[in-house]
Amino acid sequence: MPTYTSACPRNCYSTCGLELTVEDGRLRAIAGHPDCLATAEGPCLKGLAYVERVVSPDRILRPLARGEDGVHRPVSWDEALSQIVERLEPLRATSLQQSLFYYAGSGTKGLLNSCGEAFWRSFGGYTTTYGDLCWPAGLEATRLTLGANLHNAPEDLAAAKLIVFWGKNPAETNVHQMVVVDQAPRRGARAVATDPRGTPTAERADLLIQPRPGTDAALALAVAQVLIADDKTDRAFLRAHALGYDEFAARAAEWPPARAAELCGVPVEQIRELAALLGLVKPATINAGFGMQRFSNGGQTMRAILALVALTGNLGKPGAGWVFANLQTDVFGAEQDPLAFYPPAAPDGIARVSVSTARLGPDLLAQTGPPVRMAWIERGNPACQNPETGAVLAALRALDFVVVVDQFLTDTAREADLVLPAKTLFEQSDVIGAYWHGSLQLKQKVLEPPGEVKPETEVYRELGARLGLALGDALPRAGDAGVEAWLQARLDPLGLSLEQLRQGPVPVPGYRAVAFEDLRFPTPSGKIELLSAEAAARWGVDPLPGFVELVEAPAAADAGPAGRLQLLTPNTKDRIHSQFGNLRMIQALGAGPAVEIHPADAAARGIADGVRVAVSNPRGRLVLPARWNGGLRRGCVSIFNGVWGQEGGPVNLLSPARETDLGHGAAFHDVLVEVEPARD
Ligand SMILES: Nc1nc2c(c(=O)[nH]1)N[C@H]1C(S)=C(S)[C@@H](COP(=O)(O)OP(=O)(O)OC[C@H]3O[C@@H](n4cnc5c(=O)[nH]c(N)nc54)[C@H](O)[C@@H]3O)O[C@H]1N2
Ligand SMILES: Nc1nc2c(c(=O)[nH]1)N[C@H]1C(S)=C(S)[C@@H](COP(=O)(O)OP(=O)(O)OC[C@H]3O[C@@H](n4cnc5c(=O)[nH]c(N)nc54)[C@H](O)[C@@H]3O)O[C@H]1N2
Ligand SMILES: [Mo]
Repeated sequence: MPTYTSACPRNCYSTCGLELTVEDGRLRAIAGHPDCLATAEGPCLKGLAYVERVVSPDRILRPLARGEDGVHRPVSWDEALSQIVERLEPLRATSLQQSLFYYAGSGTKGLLNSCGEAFWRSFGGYTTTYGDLCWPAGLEATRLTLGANLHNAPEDLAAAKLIVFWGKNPAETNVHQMVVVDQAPRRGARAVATDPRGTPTAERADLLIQPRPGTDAALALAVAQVLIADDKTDRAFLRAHALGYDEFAARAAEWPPARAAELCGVPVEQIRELAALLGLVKPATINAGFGMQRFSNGGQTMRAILALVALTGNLGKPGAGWVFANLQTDVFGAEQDPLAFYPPAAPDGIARVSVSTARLGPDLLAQTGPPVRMAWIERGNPACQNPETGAVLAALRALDFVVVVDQFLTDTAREADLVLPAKTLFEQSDVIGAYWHGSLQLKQKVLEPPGEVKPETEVYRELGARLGLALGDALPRAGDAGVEAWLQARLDPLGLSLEQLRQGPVPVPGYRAVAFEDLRFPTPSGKIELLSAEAAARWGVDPLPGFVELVEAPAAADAGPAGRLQLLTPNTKDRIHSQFGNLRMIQALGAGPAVEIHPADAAARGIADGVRVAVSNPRGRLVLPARWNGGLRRGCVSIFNGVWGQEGGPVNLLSPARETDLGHGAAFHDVLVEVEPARD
């Protein structure tokens, strides 16, 4: 049976290279592409579940319009496009194009994603978002400190003698990384995890530190204090390559282990043990996850942890470094998925970039001159995944017309006046990068779109024709040949061809397996900036990393049996955010949504394992079964994110529309909730 090279475009570290077997227009098998070094073992369960996803009976195969009764019913493409044009034309005629809100989420990667913005630019105007739900506090902390977001090749982790997973749970979110971790004991390497939850990753670690959520900056500063006091820093490295060491040392001196231990709620011995490991075992890699930076203090926390990498000279060498995000494949400029999360300094008259993704609901409602009246939403599920669902729903419901492009009737699609069917990864070719490994990959078209599905590019072309827009080369010409020519034109400047990519993954030109090997850091000073004037000037934070208490920190009264708990909403193995949970394969194998709670916290509230509990705060309320988990830190509850409304979610009914300190991220985890047995 014929096989084809492809790649998984989900927003996930692994970005697996795939080999697809297709026969008679059906996807028969999915395997790992052997040339994608980082993921050669093959896809995860979600990847395998594509065989179901692509032919799921729940897939939307025709445009759907919502009737007066709120029910979505099929309409023809002609009718759907007419309805859209009918609403867009008056906006253009009255120069109110910015009343159109364009929202794109992270549902799929690919260069063709840029066609959305290109279309709305040629329409003459639109309003859109800045910031990002995912990683900007950490990206910005890293950029301010090291000058760029780069890290060593995934396989380089095998050279590390010490691996610290700081707020990262690769056993669920980056499963391919665990191959190296599983071999660590045989190589004599040690692993540490810091996570308020006892995760499957933590089970493989020699040391697990479980801080109170949001206090990691204090933990890191105390580790720094011990390293400095015990003379275990790399002084020659710091003298040559770091800016602000003396000031940083003075800051660390404010954090003797006993002070941090009390604040973080961890034993002093664990702080000393982590410091001892970092002081002695070289090379060490600190792999920071994304969960920990989703707090109001997330950026400053990341800067504090990053300082440990500098203090111990763990940069620019095999097995050493700071693994957060590797943006080496970001070589397509503005056409790549936008990583620019700052609002522009000055308006350009076309794109009004004025809605913070983290404050989507309140900001949408607050737009004036002109107010937002219509929304176009693609590749995103903001009614499920953006903070403060109540406000998001209120904002969407206040609009005159909402168009959602998706494969399934998600929480957001249910809010739409018009739902347009979306392609899957198998139904249009695209080129994708990664943020963990360094290869460019071709996600190849191997199936015709089913039913009346059209890729977004085709929809935009047809809309452009009806509106008489001059789209030029911004969009591909019709058909598969048009898409391939468009992609090849983007590869030309790199000296790469689609034919090469059709054979398998291609390392990005200039790829570096060891980041910062020349020890040149593209910061203003050319050094690692422990002290960052730019951090203070741009974000108004302390130029030194420091601990800042959360907005929703537990108060003394919360220590009691009825006290509020900190809510964590991490990722889970068998879903990518709000995707995959609706598939039978996943439902049959995975544990469904639940409120994980420590047995002692549960007992204090009269909550038996498995009973339904209400989780609430002034923003919202949801009811899910309780699941006792002795591995969770006391004082926390955890519900994985991505739960649909019909399953008892979304968890973001409870989270605040609040930005992180750096990068305009979303402080999902800075939230307190009450948990009690559900009486309804
Ligand atoms: N299976 C699967 N894989 C995924 C995804 C998915 O949804 N499912 N999503 C992808 C995407 S978009 C992303 S952003 C990444 C995220 O990948 P990760 O960063 O690994 O995922 P998270 O689950 O968000 O957070 C990691 C851990 O941080 C912990 N944590 C939370 N708060 C704190 C804290 O204050 N201190 C410390 N030390 N730890 C804390 C959480 O308990 C969690 O175990 O995963 C990617 N991969
Ligand atoms: N409480 C809480 N909330 C979170 C997080 C958290 O940790 N806690 N994590 C945040 C993070 S890290 C992220 S990245 C976001 C992710 O949130 P979103 O960016 O909204 O992404 P997804 O839920 O993965 O997918 C959104 C939709 O894209 C659709 N889609 C997939 N492929 C295509 C396509 O080709 N075309 C179109 N038109 N649609 C497609 C899917 O069917 C899905 O409905 O969630 C954030 N939300
Ligand atoms: Mo993410």
